[in-house]
Formats: sequence, C-alpha cells, structure tokens
Amino acid sequence: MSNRSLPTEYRTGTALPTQQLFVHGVPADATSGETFATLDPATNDPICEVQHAGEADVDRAVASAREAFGAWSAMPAVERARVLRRAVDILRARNDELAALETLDTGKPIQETQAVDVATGADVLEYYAGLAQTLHGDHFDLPPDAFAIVRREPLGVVGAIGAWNYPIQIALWKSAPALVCGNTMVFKPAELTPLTALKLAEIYTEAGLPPGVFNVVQGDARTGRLLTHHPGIAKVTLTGEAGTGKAVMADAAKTLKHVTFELGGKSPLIVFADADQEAAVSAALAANFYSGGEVCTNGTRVFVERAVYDDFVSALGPRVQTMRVGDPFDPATQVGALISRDHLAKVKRYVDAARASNATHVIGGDVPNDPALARGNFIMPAVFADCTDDMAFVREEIFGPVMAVLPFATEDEVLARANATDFGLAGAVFTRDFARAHRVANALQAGTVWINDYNVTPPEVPFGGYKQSGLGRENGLQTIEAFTQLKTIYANLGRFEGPY
Ligand code: TXE
Repeated sequence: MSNRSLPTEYRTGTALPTQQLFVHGVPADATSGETFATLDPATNDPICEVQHAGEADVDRAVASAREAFGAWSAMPAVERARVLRRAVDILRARNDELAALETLDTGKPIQETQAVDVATGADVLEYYAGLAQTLHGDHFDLPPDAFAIVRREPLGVVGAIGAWNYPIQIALWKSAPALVCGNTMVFKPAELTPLTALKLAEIYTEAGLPPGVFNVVQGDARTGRLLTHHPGIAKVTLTGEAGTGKAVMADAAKTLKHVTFELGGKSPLIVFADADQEAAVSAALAANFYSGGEVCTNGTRVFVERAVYDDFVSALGPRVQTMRVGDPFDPATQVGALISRDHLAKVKRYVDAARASNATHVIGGDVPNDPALARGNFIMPAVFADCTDDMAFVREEIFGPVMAVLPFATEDEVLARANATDFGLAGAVFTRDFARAHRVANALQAGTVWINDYNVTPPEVPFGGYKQSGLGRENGLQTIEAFTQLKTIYANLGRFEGPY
C-alpha cells in the first residue's frame, strides 16, 4: 500500500520508538526485558515494539497508584474536576492526531476515528467532571437523640483492562468515573492496541493530574492477571469477551474485588413491516459494518417481518456493493482492516460456515482482490439471508462484518427468538407503532434498546449488559455507585445504656 495517505510521522514501519509503560507521571521502562510488536492491521507491518510489564512492573504501578490515592482522594472535588476538564480540552484539541494513531493501531477508518473514538471518550470525561461537585452522601435524623450520616468514599486503586476495538474511548470510559470519585488507576490496554492509552496518560499529566493517579502497564493476559490478582487493587473493570469476564471474575474473587464487566453480544435488530424501510436498511448496515463490525453492541441478528422481508433483503445487496473497503487512512474508506490476521481468520471461518449452511449468500465475505490490500486484514462486508436461529454464525459473536437476516411472522415469535441467547447487551426495534415500540423494548432482555436508531450511547445514560454480556454499567449517574463505597456513621447524642 505504497500510496498510503499515512500521516508523515507514521510513514515508515519503525516510525515510533519502543513504547514504555507510564508509571508515576512519567514514561517508565519495564524491568521484564520482554517486548512485543504492535502491527498496522492494514499491512501487518510492525508499527513499533512495546515493553511488556511483568510482576515487578505491575507492583510498581500499583504502589504508585496507592501512594497517589491519599492526596488525590482528599483533593476538593472541584479541583479534581478542573484537571479532568483541562484534559477534555487537550483531547479535543488533539483529536485528529489521536485519531490517526488510533487508526494506525486498530485499522479502523480515519473517517470513524476522527468523528467518534476520541470524541465519545472526551464527552464522558466532560460528563463526569461535571458531576464532581454533586457527589455526596446522606443524613438521617434519628430522634430523640441520634443521627446518622452516610459518607460516599472512593474504593482505592482500580485495575482497568481494555479491549482493542475502541482503545482510547475505553480508557476514558473507565478512568473518568474512577478518577472523579477520587480513585486512582492502573490501566492495561489490549496488547493489540497499546498506543493511545499512553497518549492519554501524557494528556492527563499535562492537564495537571498528579503522578500515580493514572498509570499504564502494557502486556497480554499475563499482565491482566497480575492486576486481577493484586492485593493492592480494590476493583477490576474489564472490557472484553464473555469468556475473559468469567476468568477475570474468578481471579478477582480470590481477594473479593469489586468488578464491572462490559462483554460481548449478539444483539437483535427487529424490523416491523410498518417501519421506515429505507431507514431500517441503513440502520442494519451501520449496526453490522461500522468499525468493520468490531463493535460489541452490533445488531448482528436482523429480524425482518415477512411482509417486507423480500424487499428488505433485496435492498441490502446494492447498498453493500457501494461500500468502500480500503486503506483506513483514505478519508473515503468506510470499511478498514480487521484488527489482526488471527481475527480475520476467525471471521473467515464463520463466513465459510455460513456459505456451507442453508442460508442464502446475498453478498460479500471474500477477501478484496485489490493487490494494494493484499498484506492487510481486509474482508468484504457480508450478508446472509434466510438464516435460522440454530446456525452457529447466528448464535455466536463473530465481531466482524457479517450480517445475518432472519424472517419472522409475529411480535411474540420474534421476541422469544431475540431473547433466546446467553447474551443481552443491546437491541433495536424499528416501527412507527408507538405502543409496539415500547412493548418490544420492555420485553427485550438487554441493557440498551434503541427505538428507530442504533449504537447511540450518550454519556448521561448507563451502558452495559444483561446476562453474559456484562456485570454493572458504564456512563450515567449510576456508575458513581461502581466507583464508591458507602460508610454509615451513627452518632449517639445521649449516653450509652447497655443491657448488662
Ligand atoms: O477481548 P479479550 P478482545 C468485547 C467484544 C469482543 C471482545 C474483543 O464483544 O468479545 O471485547 O476484544 C485481557 N485476565 N467488547 O479480543 O480477548 C486482554 O489482554 C486478565 C465488549 O480484546 O477478552 C485484553 O486487554 N486479563 C465491549 C482484554 O482482557 C485478560 C465493547 C480483553 O481481551 C485475561 C468492546 C485474563 N484471563 C469490546 N484474558 C462492551 N460490552 O462494551 C485476556 N485479558
């Protein structure tokens, strides 16, 4: 991909120096002596080496966070908020630079990362900075001679573990509520996308965050497990696959840590005959192919009422045909590269299984024949119709650009089928019938349901999964509960009278 429109600083495969950890306010060398490469998914060229954090490195990062906790949690909330607001301003000023680095590391189109990835992270940070001075406890008068107060206190050091599809957004969605409540953090990005978390650490420091409040350690599951086992960590928050959530929960249980999990999904997008069909088709495309399908909330089971099913399916092919697959740095590209060769192989296996099934192959699923893309992890967006609920690619999370379309006859039938899954992250209903929209939204077993929309996640509302799609929530006021603990103080104004 010689004529890539790469930003100048990334033009050669070794443009960046070996990336360090970030401990106590500065870049810090790992002592493990081990490094790993992060690759450009569009070419599989190494971007740079990254130092892998071992046990001593994680201990140092946790010690730094513990040391910083006292002063940070004692700081007036308004002063914490001022630091976080300055970070918001810097993030927005550096949006395009950060977006370029995110595109380089993830393979996602620059038209997406410039518009969504940094902005949705900065918006959440701004939201929680705004809440800082509203954090409070309670007071109870207990006549005749007592009262109680309930203090809301931070947990301590939070271990946060990120996934590779929205690296800087995930780092911000986890650090914003944690820090605003007075906690400190050790963050481990996914090993496939280590770069932008280090930029966030720099930005927090430039904004005035004291050393040790936000630390970054790098590495794979081994480093993640060092966090989930660490006695100095009070809480673990993970974004990742459901299986990883179960493993982390087991490890965190050994020291009874608080946990929050944002996990996988296989969400239903339900289209009724009375819906605006063109809008529903557009939503199905966005809900399956944005970020190359690497979005946990995606509506990958598209249920369409029989009366409009044939027309709906017929409309998909021509729309997918026009989608631009290519160099993630080309502003016209709509579908970039998948994160890794292994992930591309996994998605291909699902496409092959779909082709071998009784489903109707509508379009896509092949590797593009453009020689300029041959070295990258590219695949054409795929649509399969006439699917049935028992097909593996209909039941399992693919996390790639593969849409399954299924006909249905009645509301009761589609609700039973939509809910027949261990996942419960999200879903959508497209209809003009107000009562039916709310009946379906109420009946869907999922943490988020969109009515005539998809994948909109404002900072004000909680986000998270039912069933095996997660535990707890991110964003919204409720998430304050996940990063604080309550202390009841009972005051006796009289004299203690014992029973003995
Ligand atoms: O997850 P993995 P990935 C989900 C998405 C998909 C997955 C893709 O649905 O299932 O994330 O991201 C670390 N102990 N979401 O492949 O493999 C690992 O190093 C401790 C849902 O990265 O589970 C990485 O940093 N850590 C989400 C992280 O866990 C461990 C939105 C995730 O790795 C570990 C985005 C272990 N035993 C993606 N094993 C949502 N619901 O919001 C792995 N890790």
